[in-house]
Amino acid sequence: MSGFKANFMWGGAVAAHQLEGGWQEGGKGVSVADVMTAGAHGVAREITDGVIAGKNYPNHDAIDFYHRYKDDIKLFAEMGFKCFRTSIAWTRIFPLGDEAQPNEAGLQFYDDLFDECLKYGIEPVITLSHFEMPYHLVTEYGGWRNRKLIEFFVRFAGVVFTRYQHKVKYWMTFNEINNQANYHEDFAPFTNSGLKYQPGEDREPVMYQAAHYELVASALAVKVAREINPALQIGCMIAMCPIYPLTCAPDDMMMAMNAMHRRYWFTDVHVRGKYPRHLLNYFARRGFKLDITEEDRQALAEGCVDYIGFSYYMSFATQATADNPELDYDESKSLVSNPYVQKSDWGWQIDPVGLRYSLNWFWDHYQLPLFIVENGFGAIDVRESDGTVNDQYRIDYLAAHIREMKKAVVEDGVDLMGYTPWGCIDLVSAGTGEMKKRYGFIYVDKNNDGSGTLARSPKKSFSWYQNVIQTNAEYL
Ligand code: BGP
Repeated sequence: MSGFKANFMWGGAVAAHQLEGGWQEGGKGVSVADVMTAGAHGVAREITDGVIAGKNYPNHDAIDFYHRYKDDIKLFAEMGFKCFRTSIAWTRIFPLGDEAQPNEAGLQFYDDLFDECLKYGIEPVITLSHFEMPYHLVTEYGGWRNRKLIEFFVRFAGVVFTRYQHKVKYWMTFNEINNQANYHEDFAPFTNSGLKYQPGEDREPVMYQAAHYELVASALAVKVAREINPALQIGCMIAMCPIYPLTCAPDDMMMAMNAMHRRYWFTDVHVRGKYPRHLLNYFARRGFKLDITEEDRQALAEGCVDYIGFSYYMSFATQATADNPELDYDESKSLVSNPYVQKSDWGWQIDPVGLRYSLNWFWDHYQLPLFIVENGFGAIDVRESDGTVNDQYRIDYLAAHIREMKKAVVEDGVDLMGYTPWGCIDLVSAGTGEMKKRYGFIYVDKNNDGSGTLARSPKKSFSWYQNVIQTNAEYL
């Protein structure tokens, strides 16, 4: 093969809570993203107890895609998108999360949105849960620490699979489900699973329990999808940051292997339908008693995913240390800086070769089709006096990654379905809540303090990406 397949899915990716706004429109309920204030690089977003007047919640209005989606999709079509990855805000469909009946206004919004995409031949690729679960499920049930959430999620999944089965073929269940491997900080457990920890609580087993319920919910959703329409394709979504050993010392290598085990076992469960032995042994060593039933095991075995969606922004590095004789990985302590790569302004290590490595790693392990559903460069863009944005750094980043992706396909034989760079239009950063951490091909006139006209304008990268799609990345 000389390059990417003819029907390669070029597109862009976003998530509902980061661009829609309209947080109280059409009967929408409050999501976990609605109670997170704006932070900055090195300043964590505050998770407040409900919405507190006077605080800055950037997701409430975001970039107002809720009202402007027609114009935005027109721009995506102009770039030549074959697909568009977004999520369905669970709170538009089930505002509280535990209702028996869905909210028709929310369902209608996504009908209209998907129709608008299809009008241009753009295929929607949909994530069911992307950091925006109903906040009510946190306050009333404790988030995913509660088994009841399986039922609520599967109901939500069933409703949207049924409604959109003829408009949406490709789905993913939980966005970056493995972020919560970093359970020592507050962001990932809250955004992944609606977990708020009690002071002094042993966080780790709570995270494993929540992740287990999500994996069961995901597997049951896969089963439901197949019953509704066997043509639907359901994937998982993993945040891939391959973890390198800092040196070739054998203990560093083992440390890196353990780190990979601890961050990527989620994929084993999604793809193989069972827990890897190393993790069960770890639970036993740590004395974790988790609620995993025979019925759960059966559900996992019967609900394996059809493909692996993953995000790739950076690689990590780790090292063995004398105070960690078991070489256990703790993401808040075990990462070290890689001296061989550059970093973004937000400290993310830039490593295009790591994408080729990741594609091969997934392919070697699982032999399932792969879909790169996020990749991109968050940067501070400067608008020139004539309104243009010369984001050559973004073009360089994306081109370097696409070149490596091509090697993985052409030279290594990896089965890659598509590529949807993150934040194809500027939106609210998930990690920091900032607007100034921009990823888009389309500039949005909005600032961190909420000021701006919300006007959209193409950056230099817009026509560059248009050309990449047009030529199927033939001339990079
Ligand atoms: C991933 C998330 C996205 C997204 C992206 C960039 O973790 O799936 O929602 O935002 O990373 O991260 P950030 O917005 O923090 O720059």
